[in-house]
Amino acid sequence: QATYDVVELQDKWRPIWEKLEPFKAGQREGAEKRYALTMFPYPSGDLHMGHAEVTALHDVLARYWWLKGFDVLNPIGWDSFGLPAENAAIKRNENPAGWTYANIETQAESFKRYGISFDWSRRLHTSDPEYYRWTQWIFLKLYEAGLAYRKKSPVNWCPNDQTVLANEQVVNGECERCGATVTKRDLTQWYFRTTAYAEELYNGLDTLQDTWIGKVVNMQRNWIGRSEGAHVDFDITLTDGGTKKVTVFTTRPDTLYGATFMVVAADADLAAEIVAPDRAAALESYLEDVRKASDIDRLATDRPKTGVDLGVTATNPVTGEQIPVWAADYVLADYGTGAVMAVPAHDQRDLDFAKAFDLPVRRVVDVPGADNPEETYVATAGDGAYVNSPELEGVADKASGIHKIIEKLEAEGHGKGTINYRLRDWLLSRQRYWGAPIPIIHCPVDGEVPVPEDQLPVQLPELKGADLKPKGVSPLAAATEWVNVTCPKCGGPATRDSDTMDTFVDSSWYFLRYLSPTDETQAFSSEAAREWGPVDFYLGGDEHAVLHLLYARFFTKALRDIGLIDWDEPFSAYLSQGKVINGGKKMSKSLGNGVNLSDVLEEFGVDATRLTLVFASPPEDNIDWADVSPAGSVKFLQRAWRLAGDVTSEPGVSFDDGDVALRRTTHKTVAEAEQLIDSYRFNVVVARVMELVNATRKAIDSGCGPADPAVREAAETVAILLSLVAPYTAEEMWERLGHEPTVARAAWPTPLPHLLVEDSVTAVVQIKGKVRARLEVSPSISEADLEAAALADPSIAAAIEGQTVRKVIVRAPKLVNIVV
Ligand code: ANZ
Repeated sequence: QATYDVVELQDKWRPIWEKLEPFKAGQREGAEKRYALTMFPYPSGDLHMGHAEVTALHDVLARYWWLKGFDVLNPIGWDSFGLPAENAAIKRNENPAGWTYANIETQAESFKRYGISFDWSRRLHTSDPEYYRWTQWIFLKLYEAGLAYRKKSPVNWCPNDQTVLANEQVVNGECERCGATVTKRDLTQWYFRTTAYAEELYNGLDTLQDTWIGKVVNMQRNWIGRSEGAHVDFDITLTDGGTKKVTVFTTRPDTLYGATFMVVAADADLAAEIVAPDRAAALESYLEDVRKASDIDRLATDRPKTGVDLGVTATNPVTGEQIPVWAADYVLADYGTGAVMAVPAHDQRDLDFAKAFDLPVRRVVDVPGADNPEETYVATAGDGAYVNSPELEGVADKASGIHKIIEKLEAEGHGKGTINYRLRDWLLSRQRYWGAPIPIIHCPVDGEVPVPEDQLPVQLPELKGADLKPKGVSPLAAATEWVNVTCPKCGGPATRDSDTMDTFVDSSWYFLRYLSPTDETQAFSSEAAREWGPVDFYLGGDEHAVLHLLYARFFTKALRDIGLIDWDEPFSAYLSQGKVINGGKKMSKSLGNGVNLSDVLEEFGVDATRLTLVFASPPEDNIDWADVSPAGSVKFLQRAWRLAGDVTSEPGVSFDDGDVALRRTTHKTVAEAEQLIDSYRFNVVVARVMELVNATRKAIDSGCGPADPAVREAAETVAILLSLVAPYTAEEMWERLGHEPTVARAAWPTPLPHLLVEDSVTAVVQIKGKVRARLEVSPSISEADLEAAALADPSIAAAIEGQTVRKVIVRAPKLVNIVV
């Protein structure tokens, strides 16, 4: 009698699978294609429980698609540039490349042992020159299209990592990576013009609403931040006698009669341009303080208001009044137009400011039940009757008021209705070493000059022994041999851009590179993109909600407009998986509650680990490792495996004459599993397989017996279903059942309709108390359905023809009595 030895199974099957390569994409000519993608890992250390969870979940669907007959693309690669690798390398005093590639090898080996159905022939690493050559190429394409540009502006600065950060990388005022408080610096940096697609990125979310499971769609909506409102023009009278038109963005143009002063962002260029000479010094000293505050603090309502009177006035376009113009930090330089019309009566921040500096407050909306903000210093934001607003008095509500004032502004040339988005352009340059160099050369004569395509990639120099510690300037700037080049245009002396690209640039298009990962002539094949794209299912964490998942959408739209792909959204369906926690808490070093994946694999084996993770909860929920039982999983797998050894019929035997009860259970399990997988209830699939194993065991021991064909059918079905989560055990079962490897190439069983109908009962149909018909109906039939079925029965119909049915008494599911 054989014993179930997990380690033995792993050692036995892995080399066979590696030879058979059952998961190579493109092998099923003519079959419908499916693209399954899981977020590729950063190569920091070995795989952890999180990787084990995501890939186990993801593999359920990928393997299911193979069994269903699709041609599946399920690739894997490494997001191998970036700060985590670089910081770890610095700490260990190693080269980032050496450290990175050693980790990649470790992780690849672990994934292979873990039995995930990846197509290994498509493996890529974003830090390979073969890859980043095309990252640079795409950068240049975006540059050509006007979607990449350089500008000087106040940017987020991480004082710890000594590099700039994108807005998306600042979380509650802190660096997304290291938690340091982010400050502002005026720097010249590279940007992608994500704002050019703000509207499409926002509206496109509607098409993803139903297929992106979880919070991400809403998070992106909030991040892109659509606001309907108006641009209103104010003329500012400058101290030299001239005027300057300044536009503000407001969501409440209907409160324009109550705009009693104007505030511009202290750090916007505009403030310095319009300031009266005698106020310039005050503005300058105020600015020094402003630069130290984070955006979050600046916008906080409960913060004491500070500011500087700029010594000039603006004309309110509807009242004609001269209103003072101030500079303050609660207005942000890079939102809207960087200037606001302050309506203190109806905006609390304006009101606090008015109170602090004794500026006039004028109520223009009388909100029923609310006190007058002129007296209470509590701003009212609601709907109400317009007051102090000659042209709006009598207008019914806010929406009509806004509409009416916009019409007036447009007619008089003082403004227009507009939609504003909170989304900013993506700051992509980094002052760090381990990234793709920006392929631009700066020439004193020709300015910015793109590196010619045939000179790509701009390779990262090795910088042996160089100090990579962050200093605020890219370490590449010191690599003089690399930096100093001749200008491709004029041949004169020029320098390379020494910044590298944010790693999120690398990951914004990796799903396209997987389509033709070894192609040396192009970034990706547009034809393959048409065939395979967009990604049918994407699994990953929602920590990337407004980062990677937004950037990839932007790249997709930009590359579409450049003509390289013909779809609008990269990921048709998306699911954020939950986290693996322990004892109710996030696993962490300080809590000492970390669970080491390699220990778990050592103790319970791959299959039990995978099964435990899939069975623990619905994919989007957290898994508490303290609540699960990998030992129980081992026991179950052993039970399943034993079934295969007990079957005594021959492979290929017809199942038709098998025990009907067991066949019903088998077919129902398959039919249900299909629905459950389609709705991502993978945990319930496992539960159903457990039930099928129990039913089969019972049939063998005390039912139809091991020779019944239904037992073989059930055991084969168990093997096939189990291959989605426990491939080693399933493969072994498949072999013991007399089949050639691999179970991954087996066909998904087709549930037979006649085995899916529920058991039936006989309903008696009487006419005036005499039995006239018998019907086979479902035990759960409703009264109405049973009555309809009775009246439709041919013999009943004939019997009551020409008579009036006076009453029908129904006792579902057994009796119908018709009174004529
Ligand atoms: C006048 C007004 C009256 C406003 C009122 C609100 C209420 P959202 O919805 O977030 O788009 N604003 C405009 N630009 C700003 C900037 N750069 N920094 C800080 N605040 C700014 O907010 C739009 C509103 O925020 C605008 O409408 C403006 O104040 C302010 F009863 O204009 B409002």
